[in-house]
Amino acid sequence: MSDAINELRAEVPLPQEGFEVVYQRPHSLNDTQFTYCPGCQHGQVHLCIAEAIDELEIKDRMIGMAPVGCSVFAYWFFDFDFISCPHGRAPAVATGIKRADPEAIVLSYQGDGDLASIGAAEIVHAANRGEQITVVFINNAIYGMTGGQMAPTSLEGMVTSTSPRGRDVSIAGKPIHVVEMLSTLSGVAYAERTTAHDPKGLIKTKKAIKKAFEYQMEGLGFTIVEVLCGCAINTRRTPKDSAAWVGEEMNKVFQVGVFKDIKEEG
Ligand SMILES: Cc1ncc(C[n+]2csc(CCOP(=O)(O)OP(=O)(O)O)c2C)c(N)n1
Repeated sequence: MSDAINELRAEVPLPQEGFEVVYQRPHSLNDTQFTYCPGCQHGQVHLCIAEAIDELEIKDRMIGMAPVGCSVFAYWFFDFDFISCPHGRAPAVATGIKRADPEAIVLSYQGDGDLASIGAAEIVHAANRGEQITVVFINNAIYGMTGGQMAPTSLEGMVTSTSPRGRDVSIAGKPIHVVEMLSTLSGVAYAERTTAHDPKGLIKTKKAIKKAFEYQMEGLGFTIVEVLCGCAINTRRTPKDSAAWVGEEMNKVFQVGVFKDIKEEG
């Protein structure tokens, strides 16, 4: 933390007696500034996760898996232990942690390059085995950290640094719909897709993540929440335009909603 930020913080008055605190940093986040780019929603999704953990009072039981990608630094921001996993292998590491310590609540936080490309086998088998873990899957339709290459989730015709003429589905196939695919597996207890581009979407994202943790606490099986996000820098958009693009274009291709809920299945 830079001295300048600490000095600014010191000037912020603490709540006075008689004043009610209506909003504060969740206890599950450290007092560390996010380093994500403008227009990136990793920070907002971190906040959703932290608030859900605080509400469930499970911070002391949490163990997180940090992916390879922009959000590898998740371990800086959350106030509980994290393991930094090799690219795409977070579900395999999470499996080992949960089996060794069944009382732990295990979070695997992964991007779309990480989960749907190099880690496609790990996620399918962890889901199929019904591992008692919760995956938060950030779908920003691109490889963010390495410069905006095409991901398995890039939209049809989408221009990326490795598809300058747009994603050609005759060569690269159509975007992978991860939660729809995983929801066909019997080990999956809960699979939902939400969007992080607007406040309404973030409220639903937090609700979905909380439900996923609750299902894990009840030992119902594998849980996953896919969150549609933007990567303003690599799609060469302003933060505002990037959010609008997620709301319009990504939400058209990737329907939000619940794809599997074991409790609704009678
Ligand atoms: C085995 C291996 N292959 C490739 C890389 C390079 N690499 C680092 S981050 C990344 C892309 C991550 O993209 P995504 O999972 O979508 O996350 P984002 O950065 O968009 O949040 C890649 C390919 C690596 N670190 N390790």
